Amino acid sequence: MRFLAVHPGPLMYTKIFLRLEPLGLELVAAAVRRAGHEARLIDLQAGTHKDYFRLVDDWQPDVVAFSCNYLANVPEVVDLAKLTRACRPDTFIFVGGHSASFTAQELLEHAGGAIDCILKGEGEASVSELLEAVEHDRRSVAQVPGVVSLDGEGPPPRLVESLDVLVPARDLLRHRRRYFLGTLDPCASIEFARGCPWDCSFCSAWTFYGRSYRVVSPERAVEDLASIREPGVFIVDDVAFVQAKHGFEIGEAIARRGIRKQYYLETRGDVLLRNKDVFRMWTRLGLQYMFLGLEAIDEEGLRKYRKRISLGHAFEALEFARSLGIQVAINLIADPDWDRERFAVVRQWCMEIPEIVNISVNTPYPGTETWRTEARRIHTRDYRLYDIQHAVLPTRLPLADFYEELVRTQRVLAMKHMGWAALRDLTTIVLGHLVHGQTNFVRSLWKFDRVFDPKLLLADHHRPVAYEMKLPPPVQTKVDPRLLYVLHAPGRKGRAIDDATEQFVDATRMGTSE
Ligand code: B12
Ligand code: SF4
Repeated sequence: MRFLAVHPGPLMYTKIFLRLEPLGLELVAAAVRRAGHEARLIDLQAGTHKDYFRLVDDWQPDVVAFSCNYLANVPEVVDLAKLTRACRPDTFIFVGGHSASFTAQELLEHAGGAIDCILKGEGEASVSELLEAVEHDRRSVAQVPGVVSLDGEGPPPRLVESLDVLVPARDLLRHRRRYFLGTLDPCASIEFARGCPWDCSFCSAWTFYGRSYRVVSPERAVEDLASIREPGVFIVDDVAFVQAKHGFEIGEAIARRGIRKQYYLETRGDVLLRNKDVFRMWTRLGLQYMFLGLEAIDEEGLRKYRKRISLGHAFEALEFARSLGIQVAINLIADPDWDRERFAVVRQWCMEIPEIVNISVNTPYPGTETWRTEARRIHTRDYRLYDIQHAVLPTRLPLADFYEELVRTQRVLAMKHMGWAALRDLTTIVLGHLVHGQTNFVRSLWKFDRVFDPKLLLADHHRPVAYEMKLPPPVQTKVDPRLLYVLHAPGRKGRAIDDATEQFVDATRMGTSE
């Protein structure tokens, strides 16, 4: 069968700072090809809806599969499914990914029959079974693990047995040069581990994977890396190098193969401090950027976000990263409760440190604990506003003032690293990009004001809403994590970490899940 994989369009963040390859969809497409079907992939972050419909017209796919990791993309995916159904009534249309898994039933209802099913969990685990059913007996679709359809729900989704079996179908992606991450232009993505053993209340990474943590073997990781042509590589793991041994083994294999890349990764401050030697080694291998989830700059804020890492430790982690000569980016979560004074304090603090600071807005997401406890407070059910740039909880300041302060703060922070000043500091890098015809980063330097504008943010709240999110049932006392899991939680045996690391995780997590 002809299988077309589709990634929806960009969100605000992607319009400026980065554009990354749809790695999950590439894995799904790899599984589809392995099952003997023809696969194509289109990424609307780097293409248009017109491109998509042209491809549908020309190629006439039997199956169209949308990826919906981001909640803010739900309306776009539903509308694309409806338009596709209108022009190709017999095409089987389904959706998978992170957010689709948490909102499966409501997505089907919004689509009113235009989406045949949602495939929850890891797509590569049962996509070939699903296609088998579509090809030979459509009535058996609802028996495939992970399927949710209007006719019913199949058995629970399965965890893939080994992350070593498939290599992402990177070759399917046209325009690979459009993917970049700051100065890493062009930039590919790679996965060394999947899942997260922590259980932060605002995050759905652990609930999706049933608090499991699996690793790609060093051999397979390096084989995949060696096939990547881009000089920049984004390591997509939620928390890089949780287990020092794994980080060393991959690093040593890279050194043996003589692979030279520039890397970007995300990790936790306490992991960085615990595994200093791994990060030192990776700096020698080409680690250039690190994203540290600091989230708040005061003890109260950190407690609220349930990062059981003390502020002293957070700053120690920053110091250590600086000592490695790595450019660090940190994320702070702006609470809708912030007033002008709080924004001013944050601006001042951020200007005093050399790091890149990103500010996102506290947003409860389906699949998280905070969604269960805070969803009743939300003042909008418009999916498009759930991009961590909009305020969906009531703000203490009038909304217009909140956005004015937010964007003012974001602009001050962005301008530390953008515009003419950045160009002056990065002349050599930029010239290198231009010589190779890479313009993603250079163009991003002046885009900020066009995308981040308080008036536009406010106006987004007044758009007509075609699809509204469903609220969760009210919680009485504590949220039972088992109700949040997409993939069944395999418990301790599902976490590929040694006992000392398991204890370290236990001491630094706040939840009470097994
Ligand atoms: C890498 C990453 C990013 C990258 C983007 C990568 C990309 N090209 O899309 C960057 C850094 C840009 C990013 C940004 C943001 N992210 Co992000 N991100 C991740 C992260 C850490 C890993 C995703 C990944 O590549 N995983 C590896 C691949 C192999 O897995 P995958 O994509 O999930 O695909 C698998 C399944 O989901 C499924 N699947 C996926 N697509 C499909 C399609 C079909 C048809 C099927 C059957 C299955 C399927 O099968 C795949 C293979 O197993 C996840 C957390 C996580 N652990 O999943 C958060 C996560 C997806 N991000 C999240 C958020 C909120 C954001 C931001 C909005 C936040 C921000 N700070 O601004 C932005 C906005 C993104 C945007 N598009 O503008 C949330 C999503 C919450 C939600 N419900 O919407 C997550 C879950 C993190 C969290 N803490 O909760 N992100
Ligand atoms: S450490 Fe917390 S925030 Fe980070 S991925 Fe794990 S659960 Fe999510």
